[in-house]
Amino acid sequence: MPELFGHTRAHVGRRHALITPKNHVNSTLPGVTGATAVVLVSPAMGAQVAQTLLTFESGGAARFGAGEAQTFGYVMDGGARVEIAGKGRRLKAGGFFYCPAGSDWALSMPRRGTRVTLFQKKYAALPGVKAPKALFGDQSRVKGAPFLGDPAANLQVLLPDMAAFDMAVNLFAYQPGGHLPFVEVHVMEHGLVMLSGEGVYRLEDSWYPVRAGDAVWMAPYCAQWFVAMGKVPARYLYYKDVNRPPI
Ligand code: UGY
Ligand code: MN
Repeated sequence: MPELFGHTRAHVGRRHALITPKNHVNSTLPGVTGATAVVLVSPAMGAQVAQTLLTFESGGAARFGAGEAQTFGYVMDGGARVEIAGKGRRLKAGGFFYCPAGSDWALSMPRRGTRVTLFQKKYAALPGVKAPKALFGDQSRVKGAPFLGDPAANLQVLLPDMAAFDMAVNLFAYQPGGHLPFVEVHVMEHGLVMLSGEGVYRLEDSWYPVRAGDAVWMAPYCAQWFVAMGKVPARYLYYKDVNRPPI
């Protein structure tokens, strides 16, 4: 149903943004066929990261050439084969991959309706540290831990915590009523997609109801806080830049 009288939950500001599934407009992207692509976060809004949602028809495909950008991909539902520089793996929902800058990757044989979230960012090399290699994983094999000791907020860190990586991608799961322990204000930027459940996100001086499918961008130093509401746990996948000196 269209939202009444042009109302929307979306907000795009200078320092944060919320985009809901009802706001989606497809982009045509080179190398993407038989799929829709919605660019939810990008340098066009002031971000240093791009967050893109790909939704595949059966027979769809994506082929991204080697470049300066590294790519993290997370299969939200469905399944597909992913190849990075010629090495492949079939990923199902919860599967993920990391393709380093300078390598090409391709997705093929998707199940109809497969949705993949991509985070892409130019790689910042660290002198004396070798760049990371490609990797594949599955969230079901990543151990979670209570966030700052709170069992109502479980954090899974999907990428290795090593100086070679200048980006982190994590999964947060909150029991209903679970929340971030305090209002965070930090130099790291976030791109985020709600995977399930609902809650309220505080972004700077505004509070937004959010639910599965919503995408959020938080610029560096955007004050942020989240509380899960409803009857089922709320889960989100998010990106953050890490491991690099501020200047
Ligand atoms: O890793 C983080 O900064 C995380 N606690 N932020 C967030 O969930 N908004
Ligand atoms: Mn944060």
